[in-house]
Amino acid sequence: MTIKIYHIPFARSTRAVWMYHEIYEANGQASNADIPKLQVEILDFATFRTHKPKEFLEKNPNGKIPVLIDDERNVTMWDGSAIAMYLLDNYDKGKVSNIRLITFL
Ligand SMILES: N[C@@H](CCC(=O)N[C@@H](CS)C(=O)NCC(=O)O)C(=O)O
Repeated sequence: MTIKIYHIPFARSTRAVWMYHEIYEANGQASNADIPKLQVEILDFATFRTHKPKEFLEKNPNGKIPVLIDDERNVTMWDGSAIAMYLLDNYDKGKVSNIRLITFL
């Protein structure tokens, strides 16, 4: 099982990828087994505005990144802040969510 995030480096999708890593690192080895592995699907910055992959548009018809697909929970969602909150709600064990970090969202 994986969490897949469609991403373009330095774009807003960075928030979602960053939050995954915050949770993965902060919760330690014991709980790392509880969070599915991350698969980052990098899209091409140069062509993304004009040529969006069909497979991507099927996941998010409004054509924006980030998009998260969580196989384990059968969830597909978009919007960077919503994805960050989803990851906190479902995979953090209180290590990240109690830090002022979320005020950046
Ligand atoms: N409210 C959304 C905005 C997402 C957004 O605007 N993404 C931009 C990249 S930063 C995008 O996908 N632009 C491509 C396009 O509009 O064709 C979020 O924060 O996730």
